[in-house]
Amino acid sequence: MTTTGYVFHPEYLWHDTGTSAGLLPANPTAGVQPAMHVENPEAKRRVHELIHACGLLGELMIIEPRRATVAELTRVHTETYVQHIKTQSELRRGGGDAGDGFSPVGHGSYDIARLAAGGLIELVTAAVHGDITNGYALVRPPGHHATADAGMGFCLFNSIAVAARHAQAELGLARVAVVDWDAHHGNGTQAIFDDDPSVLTISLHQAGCFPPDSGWTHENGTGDGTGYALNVPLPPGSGHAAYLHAMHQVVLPALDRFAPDLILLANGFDAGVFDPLARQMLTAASYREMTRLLVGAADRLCHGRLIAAHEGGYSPFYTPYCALTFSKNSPAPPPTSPTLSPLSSPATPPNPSPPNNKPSSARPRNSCPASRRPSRPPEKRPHPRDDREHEGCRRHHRDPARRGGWADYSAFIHVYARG
Ligand code: 3YP
Ligand code: ZN
Repeated sequence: MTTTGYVFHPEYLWHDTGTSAGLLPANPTAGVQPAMHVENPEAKRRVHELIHACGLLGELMIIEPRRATVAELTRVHTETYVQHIKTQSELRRGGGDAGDGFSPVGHGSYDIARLAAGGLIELVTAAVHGDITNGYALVRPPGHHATADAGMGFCLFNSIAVAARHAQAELGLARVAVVDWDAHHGNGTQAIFDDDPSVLTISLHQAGCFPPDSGWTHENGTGDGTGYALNVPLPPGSGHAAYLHAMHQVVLPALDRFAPDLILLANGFDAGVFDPLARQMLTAASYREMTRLLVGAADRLCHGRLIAAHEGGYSPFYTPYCALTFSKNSPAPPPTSPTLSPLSSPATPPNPSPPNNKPSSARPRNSCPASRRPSRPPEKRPHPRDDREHEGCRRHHRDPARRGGWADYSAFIHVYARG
């Protein structure tokens, strides 16, 4: 019998990241209109609401978070850094930052970040005590970029690192594995455990996305920790099949060899197909299958102890469907419905386009001087949709095993809501 623990607290939604303009600071004077910061409460609020609306809340064991103490935080972070976040958090008008200009510290965020780290501690403790098998912490702020002495990439305290150290120091666990499939490199976690062979870190991410020059395959740990950091940088657009391949070829064999006592998961949903901050094209079905594989590894290796911390995931519409996978009754994938998918083109288009041989005079006039290039002879090639050349590509993209059924979330909610 599997029991899944769940940590959530309204205060997580009160972490106030203010306004910005995408990755730019808002600057009305310069014509840069303020918008909600991308790391705002909405996506995570909707995850919680979907869990509730689907009736999953009753299946989960609610674990109450508490605030991590300074002593627990300083197993990972320097005293100076913890104090810095406290000071920034005391600024009354907001505007605080953890270090890189990308990591807002709202008023009171010190306590909220401690509640996030403490939530992870409580989940890990419940798993080791046998109250739960695995668990999911729906926390803000995120943590995986935060190093010992610097916040970055929206992260204040590295909650997963704090929980890993707590498991070793207080709960008697020897080896902890951290799997990080957030679309961005888990550089903070890697740096914190870089020279430590008792913590294996594995990060799957979009190559060179964030931090910009970080997470390459040659980063494998240092000193005694050499070989205990693994990186799988994947090109933009990698998608379902590439991630599943990496899981089977790298993550699962490494976990089997390392034989952890606990697996922690930096569960970022920003590798999802609709995410604004990465291009990894994963679907709810991808997350479900990857989660299933990790649950299997944890069952095999460490009494099922798999504890996930929510990291990125910025599509308020899609993130909740990706996050639903962490349920004890994760059902088989729903049947894929290609007709639901805006991306899947029918095998034969109903109205094949005419060959692209219109004379250039038929195109709309463009008065921009930059567009007045010497006219090229019209292309003779048939339009790709007219020939059979791309049938293989179309079949490839319709293949549910590759596509992951990304548009199926209407079927998905049906499966959850009605059993
Ligand atoms: C931080 C600033 C630019 C990209 C952004 C990434 C944050 C994130 O989701 N990290 O996992
Ligand atoms: Zn991310």
